[in-house]
Amino acid sequence: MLTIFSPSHRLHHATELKDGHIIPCFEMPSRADTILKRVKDMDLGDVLAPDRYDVSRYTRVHSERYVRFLQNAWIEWLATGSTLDALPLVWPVRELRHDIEPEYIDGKLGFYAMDAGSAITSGTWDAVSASANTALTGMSRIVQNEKVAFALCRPPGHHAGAEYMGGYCFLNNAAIAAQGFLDAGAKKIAVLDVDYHHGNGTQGIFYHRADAMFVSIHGDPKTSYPYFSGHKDELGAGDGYGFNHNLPLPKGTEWDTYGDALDQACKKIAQYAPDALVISLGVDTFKGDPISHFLLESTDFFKIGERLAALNTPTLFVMEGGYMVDDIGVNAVNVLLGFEGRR
Ligand code: Q9C
Ligand code: ZN
Repeated sequence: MLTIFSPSHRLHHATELKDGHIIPCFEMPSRADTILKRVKDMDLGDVLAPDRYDVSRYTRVHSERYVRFLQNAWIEWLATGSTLDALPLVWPVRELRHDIEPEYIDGKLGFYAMDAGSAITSGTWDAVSASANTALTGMSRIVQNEKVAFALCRPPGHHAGAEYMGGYCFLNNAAIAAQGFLDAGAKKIAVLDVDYHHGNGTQGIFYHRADAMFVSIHGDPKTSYPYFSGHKDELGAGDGYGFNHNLPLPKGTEWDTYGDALDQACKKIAQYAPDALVISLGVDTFKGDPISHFLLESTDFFKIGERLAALNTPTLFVMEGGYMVDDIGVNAVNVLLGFEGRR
């Protein structure tokens, strides 16, 4: 299968706050480089650079003012005299005002963020736009009759909503690609999210729509990030009612339970019969992941790929999370090898 990859991902290397210390972000450049090396070592197929796309492709799923914020945030941050990572420190929770965009960058950062884990740095825009273009290029190849493609996106995207960043995500690569399929003529598209964390951003973007089904298997939000979405009773709204399905699983989940949930998710998707399928591929479900709590083994990732292949639908894999850097290449590529019937 084709892989799409851009070295521009390295322009985003940020820090995060953990236990009162500023540390290098778990979402680090070596993640994507390790996956690319494994793609090459296993001869998965050709590796292409992404094409360029206009920001109007991103504003099909994000608001214009949010995309403008992402483009300008670093310059506005520098203008305050700050030179280190830009992080929000104040958020418009509950009864506070959500309708007026602050003029000052400190306010904007909180206005457009769900957490303090997604720092903006000098290279963030170039990296996140290349990441979105990576997903769009994979989509476009599938529209041109490729059966499957792997968008080796970094930074990831599934926590980014129509108008916010969070969880190391800025532009929602999977949603941008899914919308791209619809804009290219698909009538129905499904996104299946197998990252450990609920894909709150993707869910929010398509929540009111019947032309995009979102299905997610993830750590129960009662005990896992992002805490405020991903419950079973989130079924969509309005025209979108019945086209959103969450399968939260407890900490400590192993393959048997996971495989059952994957089977249920695939049955929902088969019923829907989408024209194409986007997989938000996180491998932070691995037993060794430093920030997640499922117990999948490296060999289990083959089985995920095999089950997805049985849907017999044009499929775009979009890389999301996975933080056990030593194993991330093996685990991600095992899904893809499983999909191709190689193991
Ligand atoms: N100490 C993705 O997998 N931080 N994002 C959790 C860690 C946020 C994960 C706390 C995790 C976001 C794409
Ligand atoms: Zn994750």
